[in-house]
Amino acid sequence: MAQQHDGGQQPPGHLSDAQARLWRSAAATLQGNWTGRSTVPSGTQYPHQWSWDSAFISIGWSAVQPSRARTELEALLAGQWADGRLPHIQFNPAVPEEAYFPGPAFWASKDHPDGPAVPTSGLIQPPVHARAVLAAVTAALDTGGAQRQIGLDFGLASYPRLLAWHRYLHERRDVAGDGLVAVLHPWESGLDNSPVWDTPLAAVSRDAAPAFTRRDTAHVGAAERPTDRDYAAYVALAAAYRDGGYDDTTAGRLEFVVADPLVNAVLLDAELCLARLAGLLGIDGTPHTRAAEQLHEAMLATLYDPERGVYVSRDLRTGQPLTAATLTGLLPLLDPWLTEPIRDRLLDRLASPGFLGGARFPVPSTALDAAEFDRRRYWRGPTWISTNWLLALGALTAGRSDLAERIATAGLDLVAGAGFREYFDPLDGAGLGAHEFSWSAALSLDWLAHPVAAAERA
Ligand code: 2M8
Repeated sequence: MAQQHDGGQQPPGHLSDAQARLWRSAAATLQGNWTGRSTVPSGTQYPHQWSWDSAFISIGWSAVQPSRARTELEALLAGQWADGRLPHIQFNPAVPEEAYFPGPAFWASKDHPDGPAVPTSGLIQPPVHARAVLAAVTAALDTGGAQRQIGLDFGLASYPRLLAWHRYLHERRDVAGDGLVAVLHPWESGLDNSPVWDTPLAAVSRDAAPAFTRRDTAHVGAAERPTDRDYAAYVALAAAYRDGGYDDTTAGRLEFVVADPLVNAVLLDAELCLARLAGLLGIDGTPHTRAAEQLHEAMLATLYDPERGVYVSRDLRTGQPLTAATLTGLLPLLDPWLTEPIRDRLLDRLASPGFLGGARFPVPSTALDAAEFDRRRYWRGPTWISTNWLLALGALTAGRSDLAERIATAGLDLVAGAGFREYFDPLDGAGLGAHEFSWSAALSLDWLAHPVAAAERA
């Protein structure tokens, strides 16, 4: 790879030889998945641009080559809908329809008045994007020289897009009017196959699903992917939202309407990032801080479970809490305004044998002591680099850099041992799912570039 003018691609000087090797191989993984415009999560399993993947990936590019981080995010933002939504997949028209299901023909975004020029899905994913843009701007400012203005210009161009995206979430996705963002499909949560969704999914009428052929199990073993039954529910739910014109005013009638702590905590963090970005750009960031405070209040009122000492998802159709013990309940650690008793209970659970304390390769996506724990199946137990990265950030926000360090080290040990796999068995560290997976490489680069405390920088 050629040396660039915007920070270059050499491993930072503070790395050991082994870490420098890991850095090079992570950078090569991203390079291998780069299409010239954006980075696919995996060339085989996910050959398009995914929304929260792209945000994480750009954070890796910010550490290696900030100009690429900007290109990645510009490409992502080009897929924004007129209503402000950032779709969860932006399709590469050069990739054949059958390479991924559900592809562009299924989503039919081109037929929607709000759809962008490029074909996309109509669902969303967790809003990590403001954090990613802030990281890209900060990387350019840190590089200095001509990069400073380039970074600020990029920030100024991205800011209104992010504003529209957050406005979509606050206004259109507050389905219950409780100040929280609702997800309308397990794919919107990012943690698609989490046991938290088992109860609402059980009530979904699968008969409504159009006929389809799964593509995901062509590349990854069926035991590491969702069951056919779950997949039929995913397709039925996506088809129902599409057939309703992706209309959020009638979203309350869909069969899956859930407020989830991960999405809302990530949005709270994103509002705080927007406030910081606004500050760098000379814009008043107070409305973003206020939006974050409102999310803090709403999450506390609706999602905190004092009995369990963690946050839980809530099924907005039934009003029932969804209590499977997964790491999403710990992500409100990203909220800087937690009371000390609540913060300490979340930290205790994070450090407990179910999560950090019990797994040799933490942090398992479902607690080891939960009945639903499945060490190999996608989002039902395996450790993921993306959620380790978010949890490390949460631990830092809570003032526990020791825990953040443990989580980041666990992530780096996993990729050093098993490669940049999509997910990992938390008991023996075996790699699972796709190979050469972009966010595992990207977030490792961030950890290597900014050993733990640096996650605070952005
Ligand atoms: C997984 O989700 C996609 C659907 O969006 C799939 O299984 O086909 C999830 O892990 C999701 O969080 C991730 O963004 C996506 C691409 O890595 O894969």
